[in-house]
Amino acid sequence: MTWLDVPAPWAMRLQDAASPNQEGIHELYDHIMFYLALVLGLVSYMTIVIVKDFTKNKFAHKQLRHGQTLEIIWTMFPALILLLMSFPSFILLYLSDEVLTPALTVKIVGLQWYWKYEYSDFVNKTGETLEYESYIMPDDMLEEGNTRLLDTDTSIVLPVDTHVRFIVTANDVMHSFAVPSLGIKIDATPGRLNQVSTLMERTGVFYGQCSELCGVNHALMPMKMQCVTMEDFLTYLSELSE
Ligand SMILES: [Cu+2]
Repeated sequence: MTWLDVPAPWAMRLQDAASPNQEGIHELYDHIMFYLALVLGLVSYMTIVIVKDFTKNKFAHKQLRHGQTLEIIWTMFPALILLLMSFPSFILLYLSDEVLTPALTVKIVGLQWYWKYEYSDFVNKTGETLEYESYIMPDDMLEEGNTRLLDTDTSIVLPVDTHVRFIVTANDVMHSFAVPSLGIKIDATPGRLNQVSTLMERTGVFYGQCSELCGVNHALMPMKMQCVTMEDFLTYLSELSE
């Protein structure tokens, strides 16, 4: 099967999940959609029936303008539906905030209009932190298989099945670091370190776009994330530290 890891033409639902958090978001989406369909079905059925037989309205009832029982029902029922939607939502919200002992930390800095990635756990041969910048691939440099407005010259390379923590900040104005396949979206704010963690469950290439309006080239600072095996990741790191 092919995973939907990039925005595709006519794709109307969420991208395929690559992390437990995004799986949770899918579940919540389906859960809320169920109640949405229920309410929409009931309301549109009643509206159509009333409009169609307006001369002999079968919903007309002497208690409709004042009825204790009826009013209790139509107050409690929506309240119950809201409760049933809010509980799983809050559980997911607080779970996704949790940062469990990470095996790896990557610092992500948003700048006008590119991203900088720092592997602060590692140093190169001269003792400096491994860091590099990532710019969008211009249209005239795109190669076969590249995605316009999403591919970058360098990408964040990360190991599969590893708890990774991102420390996100910005250098000039607010940006937002977002990767839909991982269910991540976190503000990059100057003077502030935000953290979020993820666990990638499969190898692949995941894309994201800056999600906080940050200036004229806001649309031209995508992020490309490559999830590879641990061996490949270590090879990548050693090449980077040359
Ligand atoms: Cu930005």
